[in-house]
Amino acid sequence: MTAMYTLYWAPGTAAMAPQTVLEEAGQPYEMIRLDVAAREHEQPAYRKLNPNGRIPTLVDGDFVIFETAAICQYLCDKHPEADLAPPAGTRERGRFYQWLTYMTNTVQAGLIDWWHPDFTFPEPAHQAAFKARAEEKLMRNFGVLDAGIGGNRWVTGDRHTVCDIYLAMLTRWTRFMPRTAWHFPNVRRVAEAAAARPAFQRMMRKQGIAWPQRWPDTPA
Ligand SMILES: N[C@@H](CCC(=O)N[C@@H](CS)C(=O)NCC(=O)O)C(=O)O
Repeated sequence: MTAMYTLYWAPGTAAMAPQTVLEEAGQPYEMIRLDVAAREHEQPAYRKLNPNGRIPTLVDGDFVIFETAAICQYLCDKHPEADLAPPAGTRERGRFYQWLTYMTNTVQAGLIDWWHPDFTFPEPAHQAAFKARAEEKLMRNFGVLDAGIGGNRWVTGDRHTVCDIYLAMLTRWTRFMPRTAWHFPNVRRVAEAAAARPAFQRMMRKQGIAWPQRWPDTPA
């Protein structure tokens, strides 16, 4: 099959989510790796596609789209057969929007603060306090997600959606935090189930990344 999509990516970044959606949808795609160490994502050539200089970006013919959650929703709408979003107009779809928005505008943004305090405070003197505050907020955010999931099989209910893929990606980013997201039992259960799916596993293999065997601060 000829690749219809091109995904600009780097290992372990937010490209994980759209790539998993492409895998779930069984769509052919081409991957263009960005050299993060060389700051390739900040160069003018890439900024033409993504003016923020952030990863990922998806190209679909002559259509270019950035923002991970938007890319995922676009792919869900184009490939309804993948069944990764509840039907439009239902309460479950409302819940889906709620959690996907929360994960991207609050949790993902908090994780970027934690990983990159330098984006906000170039002066190292302020970074430790900023990171500590980001961590405190993230723990509250994962607590909100954990309570929201409650006894649901997946984030939004009985259906596996992009929200679960997003959650798995975000929890993986907490692996170096003093307290990981895996302290939250519902978050952990859903993230593990999402990461165990063949599409998520294929994505990790193609990116050359792994799911942590044991999270540093939690029992094996
Ligand atoms: N809101 C953006 C954020 C994307 C983002 O920050 N991606 C990270 C990788 S996970 C990045 O580009 N980092 C650039 C860097 O580390 O310099 C999105 O969801 O697409």
